[in-house]
Amino acid sequence: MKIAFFCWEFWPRLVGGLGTYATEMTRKYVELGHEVTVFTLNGGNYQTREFWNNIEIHRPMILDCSKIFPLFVREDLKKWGHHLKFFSDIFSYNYLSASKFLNHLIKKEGRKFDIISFHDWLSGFAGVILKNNTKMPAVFHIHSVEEQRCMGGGSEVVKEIERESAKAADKIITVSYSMKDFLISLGYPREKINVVYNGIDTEKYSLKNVNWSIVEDLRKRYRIGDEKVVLFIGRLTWVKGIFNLVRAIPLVLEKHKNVKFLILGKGENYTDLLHLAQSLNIMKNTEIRSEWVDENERIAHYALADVCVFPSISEPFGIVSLEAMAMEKPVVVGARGVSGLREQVIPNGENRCGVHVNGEDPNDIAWGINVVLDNLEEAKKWGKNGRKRVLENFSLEKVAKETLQVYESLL
Ligand code: NHF
Repeated sequence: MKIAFFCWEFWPRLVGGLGTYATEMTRKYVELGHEVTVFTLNGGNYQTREFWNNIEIHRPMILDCSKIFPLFVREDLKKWGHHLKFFSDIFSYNYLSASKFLNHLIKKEGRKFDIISFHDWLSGFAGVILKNNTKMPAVFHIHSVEEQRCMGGGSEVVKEIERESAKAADKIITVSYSMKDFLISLGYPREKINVVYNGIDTEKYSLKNVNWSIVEDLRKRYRIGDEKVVLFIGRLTWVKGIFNLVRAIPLVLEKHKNVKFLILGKGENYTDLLHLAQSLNIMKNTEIRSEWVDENERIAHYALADVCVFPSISEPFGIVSLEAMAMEKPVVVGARGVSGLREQVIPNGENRCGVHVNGEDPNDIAWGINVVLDNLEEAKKWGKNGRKRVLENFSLEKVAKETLQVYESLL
């Protein structure tokens, strides 16, 4: 198949799980013999057209429209203040990408494509515009929606773009059954929705692929001696449950004194999180590092950990927990509400890989971490079960093939 892939995040400009997903999946499609043309946000001085790992990437140069947008957009968007620039950048990326695809690649260069794959509202404009201007089949991938990201609040405009994208698309793919149920409860068309989980590269995320000298450097950097290490990796934003995680730290320390908490990630709540940790007087046992680290260093962080905790309040899928499981680590995950994590992690029985907690409750998070710290020998088996589960159910190959089947069903 010739796939046109619209996703605002893509290598090398990654923001979160979506960018990781897009980069890994498109590589897999190419490996399986398909042709992929990616359209992504430039957001800097990246090349406007390049080939990387046999993937053709287009990054149209956007122009700053932030002064003109407030003159005609709805009140809802005006409330975004300086963030309106983000909206206008996203719109420009979408419009220019749709135009490049249709006017240049198809009409001028005579190229043929089989399917349009577009991801979240951030590429929704392009998906809807192209559905209006071509007869091509299109699949809308929903990695998250405004009602779930903002837990009830959020922007009406974004919600409408999401719904319009769902309406325009021939099929929808979302990342967990929990998300599918949630979308149906919001009135999304049940018959269009398919579930395909995310996957990861299990060769890369493997204890066999650890650079142990980086692990040693990290031990020095964080001053870790014989302490047990509890690790969080992810965007530092409240919906990931990070404030409750920090509130849980003193409760864990009451029971287990010799523990170091590592929190790694970037996000708009970093400063507030740091202040909270300082006010709880836990900095001796806590490291909050707000920095983008490369993949090898991320893998080294997993290798360093005794337990990984992702206490999201709402999480469509949560790739980090797959990464931790592939690295044979027991995981403590937020399992309440919309939670793909709940579907990844088996919490009991022979195949147990970790603990389910309520990410809204610091007591419950502390309980979950303590369950692992109280049973560290047993938890090594949970880690091994986790890797086995990822290998069997969440390999890139499996996930790519399932996605491609949905695409093929439209041809
Ligand atoms: O893993 C990629 C990612 C998900 O739960 C994550 C999310 C955004 O919120 O599908 O998309």
